[in-house]
Amino acid sequence: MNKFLDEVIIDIASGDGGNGALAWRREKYEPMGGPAGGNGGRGGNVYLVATRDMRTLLDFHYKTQFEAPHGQKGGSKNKTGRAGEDLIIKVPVGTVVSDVNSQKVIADLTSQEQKVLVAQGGRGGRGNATMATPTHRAPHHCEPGEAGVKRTLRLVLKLIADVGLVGLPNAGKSSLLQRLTAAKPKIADYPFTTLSPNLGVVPAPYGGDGFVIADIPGLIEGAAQGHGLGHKFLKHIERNRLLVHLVDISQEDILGSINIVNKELAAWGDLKSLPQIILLSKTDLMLDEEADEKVEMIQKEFPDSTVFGISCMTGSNKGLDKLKKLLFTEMEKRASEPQHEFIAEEDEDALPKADSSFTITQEKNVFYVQGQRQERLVAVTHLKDPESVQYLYTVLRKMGVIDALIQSGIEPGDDVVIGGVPFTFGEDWS
Ligand SMILES: Nc1nc2c(ncn2[C@@H]2O[C@H](COP(=O)(O)OP(=O)(O)OP(=O)(O)O)[C@@H](O)[C@H]2O)c(=O)[nH]1
Ligand SMILES: [Mg+2]
Repeated sequence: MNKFLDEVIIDIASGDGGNGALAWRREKYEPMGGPAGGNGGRGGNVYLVATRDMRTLLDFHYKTQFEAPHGQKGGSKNKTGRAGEDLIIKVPVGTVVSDVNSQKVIADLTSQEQKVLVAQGGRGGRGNATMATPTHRAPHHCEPGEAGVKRTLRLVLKLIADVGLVGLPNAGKSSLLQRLTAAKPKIADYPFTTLSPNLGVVPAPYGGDGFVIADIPGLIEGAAQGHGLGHKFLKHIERNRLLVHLVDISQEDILGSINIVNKELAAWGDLKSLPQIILLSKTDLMLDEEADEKVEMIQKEFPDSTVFGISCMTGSNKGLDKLKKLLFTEMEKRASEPQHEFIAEEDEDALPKADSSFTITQEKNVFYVQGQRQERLVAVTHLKDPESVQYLYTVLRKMGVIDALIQSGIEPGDDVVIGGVPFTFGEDWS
């Protein structure tokens, strides 16, 4: 299996709010005191938090369903139910989060500990103690908790390296990464040795922060349209500040090779505008004078880029120190450039919805009402308490359920089933 996973779909759910309680004070000499049903606790929220401790989305290959716990229901003696604990899902720095249904980007998490709320827990329902009013001191009803949010997210990892290595397969990209950093990429004398991006840190010469360099699989003609492997990884170099473009000096058509890669970078979008250092690699394969001539020839073609020769063969150091110095200078110049950080200001899909929509289906003279809110209301109704049931009918009427039943042709005496509970439709409904 591919060890590098950079795109996954996950299902998340925040917790439902706990139901309010219907309860009465019980004191020795006051068998039925005032209302004492506590409020339900809120459901747990779901957050995504970016961390540098993760390098891939591999964890999500094994686990794709995430649920925050529900709030607990209110208790008697006016006790509030416990809130559901928040669920924090860690993702690697560089993760772009979008909603699969709306296709909207919710966040682009580019710094350590950056946190985004992706699903808010439902509010707890009020207990009858809280629902009491001066005119209605002893309500026989309470509220159901609010349902949490269920949504499907797409996570796409775009690595954030400072420098990206690009070039045709076999150009020597991984060899260069190995010489510059402690990374141990696979290197071999055949194209497509590298199958997924390797990252390495180039340490700063006198302490301080180094910078991150990414070695991606080789690009070939048509890469941006999906040929070869490189296209899957072009998105990772979008975020580089600088590209190092390697081209094998020992081949016939150096200029042609550079142009193939540049064409793919341009086809991908913004990549053409990234500054490039062009390195003619494997200079040890020819005499120095010959190599210098080729460097000069390519420099003329690309006056805006720095061009020089490099050798990564063990024992040779040609061009390596020059490259490091140049990269550090460039990194310093670009250090103040803003990062692409983004969290959507409004993400309504993360909030619980006050949704009281419902459907009615009929089987002979049984009418089934299906609706999340209606079913939750039934769940908090004390069916043996006529006042509580009466309140349910009142709320169902307000929601338009009774009108809809009448329109569906319901007659007194017919059955209505809501959330698995049967009722008999009658005069008391209206
Ligand atoms: N002589 C010589 N050979 C080199 C040099 N750099 C790399 N090579 C050889 O070139 C071949 C390809 O090197 P890699 O570093 O794997 O090339 P790559 O660009 O990462 O290749 P892909 O991952 O396939 O895109 C290997 O056999 C390396 O040993 C160099 O400076 N001199
Ligand atoms: Mg490689």
